Amino acid sequence: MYKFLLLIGLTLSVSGNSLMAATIEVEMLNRLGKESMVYSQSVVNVQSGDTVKWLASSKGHNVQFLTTPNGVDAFKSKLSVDVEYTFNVPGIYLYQCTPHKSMGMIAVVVVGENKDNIDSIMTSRVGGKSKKRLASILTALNS
Ligand SMILES: [Cu+2]
Repeated sequence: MYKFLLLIGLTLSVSGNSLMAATIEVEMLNRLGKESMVYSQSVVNVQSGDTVKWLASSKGHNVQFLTTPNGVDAFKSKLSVDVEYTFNVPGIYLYQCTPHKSMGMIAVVVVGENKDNIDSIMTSRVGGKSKKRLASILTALNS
């Protein structure tokens, strides 16, 4: 009887999760207001199981994970195509656009409001204009 109830509970939680899983869209852009080479959102908060879909609204951009929670495999998309990724491991994911990594084209996804790996995000090596963007991302994460 106990096993049976456990099975029902598992089934409910799995289906409940997939019913509520969301897809959040982020645009890859040449220009947004006064900024060039940017993702439309620098900080996106999602829950485990949610998907982020990056839209190739402008050509020549991609998504490459730079710093992730432990145990997450490397991820790098092709240039100029829509790409999506489902986030299952809680924590902060810092990613960059490979061609524009020194032009400030970096952003983060925070999964499950978990910021346990913030130290590794703070010490991530980024160059050029991305240093300033990382500082403003960290300010947003800490507020
Ligand atoms: Cu880019």
